[in-house]
Amino acid sequence: MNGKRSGWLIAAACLVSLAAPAAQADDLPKLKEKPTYKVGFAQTESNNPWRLAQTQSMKDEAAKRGWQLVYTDANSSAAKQVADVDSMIAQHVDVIFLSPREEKPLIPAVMKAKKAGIPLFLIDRSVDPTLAKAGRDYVSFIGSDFVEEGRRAGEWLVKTTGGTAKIIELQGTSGSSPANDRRKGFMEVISKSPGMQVVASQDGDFTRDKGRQVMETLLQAHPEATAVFAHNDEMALGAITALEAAGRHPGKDITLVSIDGEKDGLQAIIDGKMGATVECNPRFGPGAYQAAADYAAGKKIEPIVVNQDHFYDSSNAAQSLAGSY
Ligand code: GYE
Repeated sequence: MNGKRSGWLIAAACLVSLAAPAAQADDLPKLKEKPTYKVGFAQTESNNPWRLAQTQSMKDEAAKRGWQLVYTDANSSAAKQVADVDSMIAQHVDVIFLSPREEKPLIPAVMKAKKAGIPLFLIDRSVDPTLAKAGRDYVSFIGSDFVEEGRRAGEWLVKTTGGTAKIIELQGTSGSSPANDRRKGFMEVISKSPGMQVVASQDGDFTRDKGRQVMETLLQAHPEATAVFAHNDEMALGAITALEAAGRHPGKDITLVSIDGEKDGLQAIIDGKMGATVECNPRFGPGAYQAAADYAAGKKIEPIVVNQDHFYDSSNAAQSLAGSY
């Protein structure tokens, strides 16, 4: 393993808690301490490098620990993801790790696991906190602070544009926690600069091709756009394709900022087409399984465990490329 990769893994495992002391409800399902576990991981989709890296990390860590992994892929369907969790319950897994596609439709999955007495951890995305609560209905949420990611993207854009920009926003999957929260953080920051204006905003479902299509349409309606905020690198890369097809020069006559830090995103920064990307680390395996082991051992698990993320721009993209996914 090279130094950079091991650095990433250390970063992935470096989890810091922001929340108040855990108040685990008495009826939260317990996990018995065992030499090995049968765990379920309900993935939402596998159509981008971020998802593939997340799945790989969950598989690698299960293999490393000798735990049995029941893996499902919901193929971008919240209904299938609920059924996938049902099937894990039927297979009597010891613990469930769920990356909920959207905030509301996955509430039944969380509640059914609780009713079946199976502890559940949300990893990467969250569910509506008014309908299901960490420490009460499920053990914990482990993931990035998406509001903060949006803020960091917004701060970079304000600084880079000198506080004046006409922005096209490419949103992630509508109803998902990263789309809701990244937008919230971004708007919070840019609303303080009167010259920063979002001229159009649309759902690109976190995919490269949707990002390209949406950008194509929005650009026709808003040729005056000077900046793009994409909720992930895949959509930013799709936007670059659309911009170039329209005769624009990404990185020169239009400034792009996004989130994730995947290999192609870093390459776009190196190529001068994308300005910056806020890291959102997909390598959940070590932290997630350790949290389950700690829970079984009776240690206190914080209801919200926040991953620490880096930031990439032209100053560090090249040196980070080898360790990326
Ligand atoms: O940014 C995106 C992925 O939920 C944080 O989902 C994750 C997001 C990530 O499809 O690329």
